[in-house]
Amino acid sequence: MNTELKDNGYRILRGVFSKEETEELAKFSNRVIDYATEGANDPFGIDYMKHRTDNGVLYDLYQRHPQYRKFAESSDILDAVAEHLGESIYLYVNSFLYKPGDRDNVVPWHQDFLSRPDESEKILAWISLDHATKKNGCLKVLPGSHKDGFREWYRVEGETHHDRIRLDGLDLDSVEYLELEPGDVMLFSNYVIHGSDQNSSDLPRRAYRVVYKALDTAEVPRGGAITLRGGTPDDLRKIDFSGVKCSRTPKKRGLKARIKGLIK
Ligand SMILES: O=C(O)CCC(=O)C(=O)O
Repeated sequence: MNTELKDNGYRILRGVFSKEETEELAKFSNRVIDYATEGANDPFGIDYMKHRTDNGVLYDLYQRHPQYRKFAESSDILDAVAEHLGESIYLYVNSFLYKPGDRDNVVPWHQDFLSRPDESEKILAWISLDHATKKNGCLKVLPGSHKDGFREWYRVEGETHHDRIRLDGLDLDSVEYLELEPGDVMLFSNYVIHGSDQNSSDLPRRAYRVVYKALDTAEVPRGGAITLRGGTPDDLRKIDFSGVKCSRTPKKRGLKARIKGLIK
């Protein structure tokens, strides 16, 4: 069993996807970016598929375009994630991240899902579609920083990467820049401190980001959960439903009650 995720908070899987596969997804993604930039007329509604083309983020590609599915469902990725999270895993969030060269696109140091401290750990797969280098803004991490859990944080409203951590006491010199080839995958814990610099090259830097979570609690992510492995009734019985926040349940009950009233 590989212990890099546990020990360092991240792990690189090299050559998971071929050059052809990544080129194809990169090309398709450019069409999606163009479409979203034109105004993102979204069949599923703005809450579900909100886009932030201004900051180079598109959400919910898996649900929207089948082209992304084989990437999110890769057995190489799921096997590595399962070593860490166990065999019952769901797709929690997915997004496409690109760094348009013509605007400020630094991603400040942060940890992911800071505003959801009660949820269990997530593992992220950052699937590189380009040569991600220091010059075009590859991911950078502070190795081992996941071990202390969430730091104090604050929010800058209006920004996509709005949640930021306080940096006091951090050894920023321990930074590792994770240069990747197209088709390489960086796996990391949502607790690891990470970010990326400005794209100061003419080259694109595109990545498909998939967030996996163990099916150990019943937290509903944006757009609803998609189980990728497991999820049998036995798995469901193990879930702790005590903290479930699902706005639809009371409404449904209300509707049923109203229907009953009408029938009477
Ligand atoms: O792609 C980037 O530059 C940043 C990605 C990131 O911070 C994340 O996936 O949480």
